[in-house]
Amino acid sequence: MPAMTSFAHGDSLDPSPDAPDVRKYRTLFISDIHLGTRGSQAGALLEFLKHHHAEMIYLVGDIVDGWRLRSSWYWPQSHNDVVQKLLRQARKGSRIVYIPGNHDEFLREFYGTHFGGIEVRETALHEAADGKRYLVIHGDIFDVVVRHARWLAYLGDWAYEAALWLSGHINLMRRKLGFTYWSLSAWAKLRVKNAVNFIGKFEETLAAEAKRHQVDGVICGHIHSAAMRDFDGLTYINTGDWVESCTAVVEHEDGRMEVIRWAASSRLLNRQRPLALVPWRRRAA
Ligand SMILES: [Mn+2]
Repeated sequence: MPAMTSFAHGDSLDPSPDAPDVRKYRTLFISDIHLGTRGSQAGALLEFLKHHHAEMIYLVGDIVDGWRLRSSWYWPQSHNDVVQKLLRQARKGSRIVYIPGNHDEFLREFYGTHFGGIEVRETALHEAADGKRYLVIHGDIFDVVVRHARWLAYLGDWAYEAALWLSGHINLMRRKLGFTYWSLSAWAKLRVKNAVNFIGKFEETLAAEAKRHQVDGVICGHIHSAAMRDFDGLTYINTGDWVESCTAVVEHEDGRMEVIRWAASSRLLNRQRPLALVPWRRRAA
């Protein structure tokens, strides 16, 4: 294994999936990378991708931040490297499904198409190795439900459906009209007593959506808060983000789901130690 040091120095060579320092999973779920913004931890993600291999990868939205790119171009080499790495992985036979979020909604006009072997879809239904079925969705269209839950409950099912339909279209319209993106986090800080309250409501809403779809769980992103929780037998899983927390969700060969956090500080040079995986814990509010 002489190549270990070169990885740590940013060598762009891909280790083979069979290399001893590569962990293999059935499926990998990542979201909210926000390539094109200064906050994106593209370098950390690149290291992560070199050491975590999966036959199937879901990109669960906000991978590229089109809203920011429109106002000021920021595209360093590391951001390009992430894109290249994913395209290469697709070429080598991994199946990659890209589910656009609100920041990369320019891709929402391309549902059902492929680019470089990557499939663009609105949502996906993922069947895990243990037979459990998960709805995979970015989650931004539920912002409106979270914000207006009381009204929608009062007005009933049609209002709920209408709100979801509108949310799916509204940001696209805003973008075409040249407005800036409505910021969830800014709104949450202003309007909700605390972000934890908002996160809790979001999780509940998404779990309810899984129930509506008669599946076993939901895998989403959007709120930059990794989690794996049970709501009345429904599994809520959030992939987190690559801006602050550097988290991802993996499916093991037996169908077991796990949230993992990439700790950039633990270098990979010491092979005596396990890879830079640390037990994931919910961040303190
Ligand atoms: Mn989002």
